[in-house]
Amino acid sequence: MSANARVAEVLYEIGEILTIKEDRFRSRAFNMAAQRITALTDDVRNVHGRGELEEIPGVGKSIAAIIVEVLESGTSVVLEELRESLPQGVRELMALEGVGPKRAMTLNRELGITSIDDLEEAIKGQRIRGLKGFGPKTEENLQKSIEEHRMMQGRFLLGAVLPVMDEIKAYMSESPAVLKIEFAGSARRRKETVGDLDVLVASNEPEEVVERFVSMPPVIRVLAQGSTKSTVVLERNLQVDIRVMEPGDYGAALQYFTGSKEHNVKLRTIAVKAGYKLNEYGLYERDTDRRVAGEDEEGIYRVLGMDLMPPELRENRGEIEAAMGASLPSLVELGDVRGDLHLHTKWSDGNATVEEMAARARGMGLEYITVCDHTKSLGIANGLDEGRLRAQISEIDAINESTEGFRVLRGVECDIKADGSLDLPDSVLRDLDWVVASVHSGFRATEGEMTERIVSAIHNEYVSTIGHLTGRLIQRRMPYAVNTEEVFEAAASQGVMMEINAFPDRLDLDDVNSRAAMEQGVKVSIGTDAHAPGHLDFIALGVSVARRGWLEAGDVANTMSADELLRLRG
Ligand code: DGT
Ligand code: CA
Ligand code: CA
Ligand code: ZN
Repeated sequence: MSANARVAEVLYEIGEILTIKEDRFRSRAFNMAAQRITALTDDVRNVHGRGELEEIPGVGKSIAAIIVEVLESGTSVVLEELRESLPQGVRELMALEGVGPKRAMTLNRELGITSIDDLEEAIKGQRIRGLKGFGPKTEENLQKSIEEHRMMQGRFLLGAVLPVMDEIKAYMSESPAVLKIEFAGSARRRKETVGDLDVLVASNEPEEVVERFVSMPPVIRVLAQGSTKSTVVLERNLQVDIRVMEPGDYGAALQYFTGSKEHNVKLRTIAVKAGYKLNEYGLYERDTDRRVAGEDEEGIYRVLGMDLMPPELRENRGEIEAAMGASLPSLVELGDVRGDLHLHTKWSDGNATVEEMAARARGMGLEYITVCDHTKSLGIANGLDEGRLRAQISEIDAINESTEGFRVLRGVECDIKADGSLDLPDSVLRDLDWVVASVHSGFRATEGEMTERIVSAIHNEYVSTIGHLTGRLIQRRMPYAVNTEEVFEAAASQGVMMEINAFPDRLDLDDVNSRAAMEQGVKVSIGTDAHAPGHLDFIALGVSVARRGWLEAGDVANTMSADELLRLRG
């Protein structure tokens, strides 16, 4: 979001709460100021830099102070206090996407709604549509927001739990009682968020294993402890389940507890039809109760006439049929990835130099990185204008001159403006190796407008890929409305790729969209969007999305060498 948009958003919300409080005079002042900021052609930070905030009509001393605060901290104490002053129930409603202070108050005042549960009742009773400014469509949208909100409650980003998983695995593996250890559940399937972690251990001394598990350093509370299973709670309320199995049953347990539930239900139906029964201890002939598989996962699938499928595919999205027809995709692997196709440096809002980012990537075994700093529309991110981009290109050229066996590609993350044009002229885009084009503002546009905006960027001949297509932030911001099918169609015809942005709370494209893009003939590029050297590790998250999206190495641009990528530019 641009600085202007963020400032306007805060001022509007203050105005909205003041309206509720019937402070008409001040609310009008804030609304006016917000409108002025929205209409400003200059970056509000520049205006501030020149000490001219109070020259903006409608901006007096106190509003100017709030603007400065928003520019520095992203929010305002006045706004936070106003929010606090609203009734608790109203604040709960405001946690929903699409419910601001005004709507929340109306719902509260007119229908006595004081919680999300109340709201859901009212939607069911079709009582919302009678309110002024609300309709059947609003009811539908509110219901969607509620579902989204519930789904996100108490879930954890995959990127946040992967390090915890490593820590647990390392600690548990030190015990000689642990013969095999693996994470099952959604974490093994590499779902973008996980509800809890499920650890599976093969051992002949289960009690010793459980004892070690409950005394791991990160454990805050033990919820349950039995002889072969236990549940503990770590920081931020992350729950971890453990089950200890005899080595001979390990495969069956791993299959069962990896899920997904939908995958297992389908698998069990097929087993039953074929005269077997399937549970966490093995696959049995129904008539004789003789166990025919269970030591490893592969055996179970084999008896049922299927190839072993990678955990990432086990969502009942066609993988069972493919496994029966020996037509499973050969999924892209982390080891196939040769470089990163989107990262930032100190030139814009990153915290490291080009050389520092390159050194880290090289240490990870990558062959190239692609520097894609922001462009000037993103004032808040210190975006580059043509002059600074050219200076950066020279710096990169010099680095490449003096480097053997590693390459820094010259790229940019060019902002797509509201009218679909790009933030920098073709004359400079042409001189780059790689252009990511992304939307960073105007998220409230209609689906038609947003689609048209992105499709026009796709028609720019220098655009390589579209960055974070839907703009969603997991657990924080819904995807904006965009017709992905139309976008993919345009991209396929123009030879433009789609990015899987691998930043942990983006993962955008997601698994479903990645697969749709591939099926429509679009190649995918994985970009970490790293803003620091440590972020380069996110490449693994991008690969897991690609795998959940059924992508093979040939579908992913990062499996190409730097030379091959350069040849794409002709
Ligand atoms: P989560 O934790 O919400 O991210 O999702 P999962 O998939 O990790 O689910 P969880 O932790 O409740 O259970 C782990 C696995 O155990 C799940 O993926 C499949 C298996 N499972 C759990 N409940 C059932 C069930 O009722 N039927 C079957 N077939 N499998 C189940
Ligand atoms: Ca789980
Ligand atoms: Ca669980
Ligand atoms: Zn971006």
